[in-house]
Amino acid sequence: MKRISIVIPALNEADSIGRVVGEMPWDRIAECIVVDNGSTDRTAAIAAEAGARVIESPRGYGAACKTGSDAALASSDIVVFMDGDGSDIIADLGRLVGPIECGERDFVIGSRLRGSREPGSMLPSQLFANWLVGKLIWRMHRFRYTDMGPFRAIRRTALEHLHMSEMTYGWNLEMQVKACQYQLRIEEIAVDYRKRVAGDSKVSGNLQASFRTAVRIFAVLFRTGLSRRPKRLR
Ligand SMILES: Nc1nc2c(ncn2[C@@H]2O[C@H](COP(=O)(O)OP(=O)(O)OP(=O)(O)O)[C@@H](O)[C@H]2O)c(=O)[nH]1
Ligand SMILES: [Mg+2]
Repeated sequence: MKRISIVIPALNEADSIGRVVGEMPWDRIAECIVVDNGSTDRTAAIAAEAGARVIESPRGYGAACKTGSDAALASSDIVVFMDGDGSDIIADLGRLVGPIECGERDFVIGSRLRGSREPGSMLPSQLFANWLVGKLIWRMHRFRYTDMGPFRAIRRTALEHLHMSEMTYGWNLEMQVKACQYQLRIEEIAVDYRKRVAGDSKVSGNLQASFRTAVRIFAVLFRTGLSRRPKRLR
């Protein structure tokens, strides 16, 4: 049964997207959706040649993730998000979706902090931000996350209940906080992580981008923290 849709936001990843899509375990998944928004290189064409369904979205990382998950096949009941730069390791897919497939979890997030990382794949500022956010979420919602990593799987019905609204790099964190608020059954597993295989960083690799991302993260924490009252899914 192929009930998994993989969603990959990709902006100017022409040097890596072909390899990422090419490594998909096609016998295991229903589709791979690459969401492009205004790449100025051949990202879209290369992704399509490699077998992905390519769609376009409004600007922003969260907007791309939302557009991609909204477009997932109606028959898919698990949505998996991963990056298009080759950093996430698709061999971890089975462990990521396993707890959802067997009905024990609604949301499984890959933690790069628990797994092994290629040296230099995460900056000290990212490690610190993940540690700090983990502490704050524990204080507010009593769930221990160690990472805001991009490689994650969520039951489709659960994702729809979260009514995701963050269109920027705060998307990942919004999902994690809302998963606590809506009392999803959450699990964090170790995943390995490597440096982007090619191309330029858009989120954390330079000071300006890191600052913008940090601002969005704290905006999400503030906004979601104001509504701490549990909203049960079931
Ligand atoms: N569609 C879309 N994709 C985006 C956007 N910004 C980033 N991405 C993609 O989101 C993923 C994460 O961005 P990265 O630049 O790898 O961020 P990062 O992992 O923090 O930075 P690195 O450590 O340099 O890899 C990549 O696949 C990007 O191509 C955007 O505005 N739109
Ligand atoms: Mg990356």
